[in-house]
Amino acid sequence: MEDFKHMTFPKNFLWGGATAANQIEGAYDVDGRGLSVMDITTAGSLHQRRQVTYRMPDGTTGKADSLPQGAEGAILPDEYYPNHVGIDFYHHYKEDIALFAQMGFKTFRMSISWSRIFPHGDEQEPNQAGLAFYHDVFNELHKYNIEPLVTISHYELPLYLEEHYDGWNNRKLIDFYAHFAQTVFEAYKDQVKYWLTFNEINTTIMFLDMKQGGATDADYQAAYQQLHYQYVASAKAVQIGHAINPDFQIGCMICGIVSYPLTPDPKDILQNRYNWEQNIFYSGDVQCFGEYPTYAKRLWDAHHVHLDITDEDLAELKKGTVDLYTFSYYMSSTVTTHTTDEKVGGNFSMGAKNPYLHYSEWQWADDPMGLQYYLEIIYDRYHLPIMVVENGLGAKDTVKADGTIHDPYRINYLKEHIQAMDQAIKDGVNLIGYTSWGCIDLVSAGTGQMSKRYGFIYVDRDDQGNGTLKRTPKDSFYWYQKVIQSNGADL
Ligand code: BGP
Repeated sequence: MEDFKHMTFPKNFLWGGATAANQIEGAYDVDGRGLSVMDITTAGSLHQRRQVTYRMPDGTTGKADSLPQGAEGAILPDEYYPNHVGIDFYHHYKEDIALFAQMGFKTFRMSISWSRIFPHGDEQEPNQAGLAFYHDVFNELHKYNIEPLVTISHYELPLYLEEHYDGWNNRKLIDFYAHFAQTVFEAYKDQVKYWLTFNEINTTIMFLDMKQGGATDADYQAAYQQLHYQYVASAKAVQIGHAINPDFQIGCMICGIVSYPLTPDPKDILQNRYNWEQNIFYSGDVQCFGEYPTYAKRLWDAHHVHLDITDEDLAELKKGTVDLYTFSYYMSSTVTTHTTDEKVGGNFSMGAKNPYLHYSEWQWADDPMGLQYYLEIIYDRYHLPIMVVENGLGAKDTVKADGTIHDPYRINYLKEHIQAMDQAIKDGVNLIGYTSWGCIDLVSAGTGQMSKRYGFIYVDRDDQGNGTLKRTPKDSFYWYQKVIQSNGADL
């Protein structure tokens, strides 16, 4: 009964921050790294991937992303590819990790760039220079007793696999991914304990509901098939990882957008439940329970989906269930079957406006209580340890004449969300860690902007690619230091 008496966060709670390779590293063409799909993903186009053709600055073309209006088919200037430089973590990691240590981080979430290890993705032999880079980063983290938390695939794969194999539409990707996972598990088995197989795996299906003009049955067919191959790949990785080091803790990672019914109309209540099933539970159920849920058939039938699923696949899913459940949390949304003028815009189309909530400049609903709600629903369903591996406020910061950055809005957002976690722990949820998103400013995934900032550490770089890349702690840096030092008591 000990768990129910927590007044504060558990001892050994993993406080830290989160990033992704393609949003921080830069150095996209050095030390043998191959191109990744994110290197040709233009600003603001992430969630509309594979919509139109693109052309690289060097003239090569392919199918991928939506481009800025009028630029389709053109050779784009470098500034359209914000990830080419990122914040140049590749050359600044020592300085950055020292700053994380100064804040008192217990953990640091990062991802491995697949094309740094396998430039094309289908090779047998890894690129040694790529492996060496992450060895160095993990060593640096351990110098300060910071536990790495590693996402194996964070929204990217080698461009070669996209162009020559049609990406995750191809079953062969399962084995390429499994080989990649095995390679990094073996290389870092003594340095890394916590692993996540795919970042926000459920967005493959969730983003379809937000697609402008609506998604077709063919879109759903493709998305469910890609997801199936990714679930099998994830399950294989879990088994491979446990065989290499039984102490590995390997998790799923879900985009946790809480949804509520807009009205008490039973149709809205049911629609909301369907939304949870399709967008949240489906991916968690397969990865945590090791089998497809009963409602899967309804989801597939709704879009006339027929999947390539073998008996061997189902056996893999059963054997490869995850050890922990992790998720991102930024906002909630509402669901209604009624027509309403009060729509949420922003860079996602997030259903109807919730009159009880405030929205950020990007129209993301600020809803700390939604985090408590989500944690309790999920823990009740899976009874697995949980980590919040992304949470934060994207905002435009102002640098004062004296060089300081005051960000009370960010402190306030994080504080309210930490209070929500505190409440969930008191209610019995086994929450083991919290890594706030973009602990150092980085390229925003959804917009491609640098100016949508999440960091405790300011990075001098603008949307046009100007700036010195100098790092400066914001007010929130000192606040978070205090939070960690007091183990969440002093907010
Ligand atoms: C999540 C992604 C991250 C991150 C974050 C913030 O969906 O896992 O990569 O970028 O959202 O989103 P954005 O960058 O669009 O503000």
